[in-house]
Amino acid sequence: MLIRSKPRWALPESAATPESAFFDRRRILQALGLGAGLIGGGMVAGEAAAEGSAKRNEAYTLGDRWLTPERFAMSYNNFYEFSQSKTVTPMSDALKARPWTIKIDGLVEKPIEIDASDLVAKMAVEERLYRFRCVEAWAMAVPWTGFPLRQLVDFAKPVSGAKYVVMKTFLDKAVAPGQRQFWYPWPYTEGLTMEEARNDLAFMVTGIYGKPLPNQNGAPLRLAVPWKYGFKSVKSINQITFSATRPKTFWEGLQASEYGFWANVNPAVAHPRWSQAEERVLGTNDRVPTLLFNGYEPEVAGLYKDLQKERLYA
Ligand SMILES: Nc1nc2c(c(=O)[nH]1)N[C@H]1C(S)=C(S)[C@@H](COP(=O)(O)O)O[C@H]1N2
Ligand SMILES: [Mo]
Repeated sequence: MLIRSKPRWALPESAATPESAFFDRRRILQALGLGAGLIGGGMVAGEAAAEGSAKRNEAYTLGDRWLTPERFAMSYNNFYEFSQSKTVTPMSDALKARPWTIKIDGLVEKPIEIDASDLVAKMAVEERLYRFRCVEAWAMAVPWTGFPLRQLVDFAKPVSGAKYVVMKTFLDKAVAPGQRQFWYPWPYTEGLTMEEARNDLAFMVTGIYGKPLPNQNGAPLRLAVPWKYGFKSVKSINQITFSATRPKTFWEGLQASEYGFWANVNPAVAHPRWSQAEERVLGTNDRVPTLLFNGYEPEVAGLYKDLQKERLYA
């Protein structure tokens, strides 16, 4: 159980904003001693507006923490294409994220190029509340809009032999000044095993807080794999390749001793330069214990039972 500085029902100062509409309804009702049945599917104030066009999937709730107020999630970012600091705007405004062509290729029945909005139109979009844990030991919790990665995998029709899904960010030095730093292995590349990609939690993100994804959060399409360190959640994807071989990922290419392919969250396995036991709650000075698989152990631990020889937690 988390150590709390305030009781669960005491809204933090930062909740006095429109974003407070996004606090996890189920937990609030529980804290108030109300069962979900009592409200008979009715909405709490602001929720209808909060939903936008995507309905919240109530199977994905936070349970143990408040949502991060929107302004923190949208102004404290990692996006090395634009800056090495956490302030990515206004540099990221230079990205023209719509229209946006995505290439799906490699071991698929038929490689295609498709506009991101046409791709998203084929998917069942919903909203989920997810925890997010950066390897640097800060954490947030946000409502993502998007669709399960599994739907995209099915759409792509991988052929036998495809073992990994590799996702890359755009490459354009003219809009992304960070990409002129030649010692980084651009383009930003990430990947999952097919089994991970088909897990219910692996999510392709198109929006945040009921709004289209802003550039700094990875417009128009980014990954969210909440049981892994944040660097796995690649932003502004323009190529998805099905591969027989494990990709060399961006951070692995830069510093393999510190960042690996698996990168599953584990409080017991320290980064070579810092502890992973706790995390700072974004927008506060609160520190809370980090959870194994970022709290998603029941959903994902089974993916790794036959991989115990791998370096699963870095
Ligand atoms: N293309 C790209 N994707 C990226 C990164 C990046 O620098 N470039 N940073 C990663 C890291 S380290 C983190 S913590 C998250 C941050 O996502 P956020 O800014 O939406 O919180 O994006 C990940 N995806
Ligand atoms: Mo990160």
